[in-house]
Amino acid sequence: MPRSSQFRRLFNYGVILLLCLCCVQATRAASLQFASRTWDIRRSNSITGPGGNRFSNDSNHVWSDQAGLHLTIKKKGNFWFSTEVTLSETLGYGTYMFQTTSRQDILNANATFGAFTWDSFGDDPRIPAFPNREIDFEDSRWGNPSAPTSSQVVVQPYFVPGNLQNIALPDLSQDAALTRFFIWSPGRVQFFSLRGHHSPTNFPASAIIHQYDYVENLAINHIVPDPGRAKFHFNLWLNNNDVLPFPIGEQTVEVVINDFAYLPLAPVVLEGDFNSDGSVDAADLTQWQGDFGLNGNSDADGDGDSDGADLLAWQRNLGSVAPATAAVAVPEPSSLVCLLLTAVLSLQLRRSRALPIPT
Ligand SMILES: [Ca+2]
Ligand SMILES: [Ca+2]
Ligand SMILES: [Ca+2]
Repeated sequence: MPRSSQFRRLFNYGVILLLCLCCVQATRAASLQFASRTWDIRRSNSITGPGGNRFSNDSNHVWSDQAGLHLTIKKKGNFWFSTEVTLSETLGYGTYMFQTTSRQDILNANATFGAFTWDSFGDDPRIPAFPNREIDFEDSRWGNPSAPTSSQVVVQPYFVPGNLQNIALPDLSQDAALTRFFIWSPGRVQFFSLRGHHSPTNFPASAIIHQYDYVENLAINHIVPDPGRAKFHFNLWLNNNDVLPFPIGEQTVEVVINDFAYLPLAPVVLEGDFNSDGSVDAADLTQWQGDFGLNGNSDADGDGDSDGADLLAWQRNLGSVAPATAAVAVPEPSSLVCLLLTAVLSLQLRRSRALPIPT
């Protein structure tokens, strides 16, 4: 064979190989964009948790478009593949909201849709039985098509009484839109399931399908995990893959999440925390003394000045701490008494100097 023809053949093979590699790149992404955030796509060709599933990252199994994020349980070759995406960043305490447009009320009974936090480091020492900081919305009938409930919220571990609440989603045949969110703050998780698409900060009471306020209570083993390195996930999987390794009816299952949003916790405004360090204490009194009558830097009542009314607000809240700093900033009772005495003395002084009347 002439050298030039050998070269041409090699060149053609090279082009074909390159094209194949490009195709693989195009259909098997490691991540996708959804709701202006990057989500990592899970992939596993062998069975793995949850439920003993395989996970596909093929772009016709999991993708995002104008309608939102699409998750499927779909057959490829001999096997059914589930799908899962993980938000690429840790967001911490705050409101996690997602909305769906698929019929979650009639989701295939052998499928589970999850929207949840998960810390893959699994190092929460306060919840050794379930150290992955998992807080869930899960839509499922757990293999039983006639199960009366179709959804649940959970602060893991689910087996502690009160950690799991079952929800019966209403008939969504007229309008499939749902909004779910939880507000995760120190010692508390507030879950909301709403009919329709609403903002988590503004929705009519009539939209509420279910709400649950989970408050930490060590006496009954109710523990709210701290965020650690938890990330938010969406997944859709076969919950009974060992026994029934396909959706009931052997049809592709699809869930469409049209939006996701995260709102950080609103900063707690502590009246009297003049130096904005998260606690109302003697340091704020010192600041007030320096600002008194001069400027608005110790202004608790928002009228622009630092006067006796602001000192009264400080006195009312003396010893208060913002929740996020509660563990480290609570003053000792004895120092509280001292501070109160100082405050009273200050007020006496203020009166004797005939300072402006608080407004
Ligand atoms: Ca302070
Ligand atoms: Ca003021
Ligand atoms: Ca004033």
